[in-house]
Amino acid sequence: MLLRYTGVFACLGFLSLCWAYKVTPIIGDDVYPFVKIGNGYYYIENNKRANWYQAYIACRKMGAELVSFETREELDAMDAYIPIEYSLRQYWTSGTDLAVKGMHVWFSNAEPLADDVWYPGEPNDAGGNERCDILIYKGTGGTAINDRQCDSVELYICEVPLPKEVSFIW
Ligand SMILES: [Ca+2]
Ligand SMILES: [Ca+2]
Repeated sequence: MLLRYTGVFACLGFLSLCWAYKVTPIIGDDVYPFVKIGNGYYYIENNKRANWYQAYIACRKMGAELVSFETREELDAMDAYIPIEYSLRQYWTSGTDLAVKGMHVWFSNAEPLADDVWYPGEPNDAGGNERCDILIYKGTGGTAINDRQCDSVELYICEVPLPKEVSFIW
């Protein structure tokens, strides 16, 4: 009797191990490690700093891209989400003009940056060497985009349209 159940439990145990692999934990609307903000899923890196290239690689390792704010609404949603005490923090986005100088596009989808996402007076290509775009605080008016040197070491935000799966073993 006991022996028979032992066999059944061993079998179930093996199956549950198979099922546990690559389970996507869902917490509310969030899909770990991403948080749902508006229609998108984002990973906001508030500890590790990296240059633009390193930040992009870090996002790709998560199956994501550096964030692209295709609309002012998406930017406003992020601004509303980031706590006020983080308001002086700055985060890399996928925006860059590395392909064609002066033509800033979201690297994740090649769409040009909309005029209304820029901080007033930006992009200014200060020193002739600002090719990567960063989210900065604009005071009470919310956040906006500034071009900055790509090797500057900053925080970053990754974005994925909808997380497919996250490797996770219980
Ligand atoms: Ca986006
Ligand atoms: Ca600038």
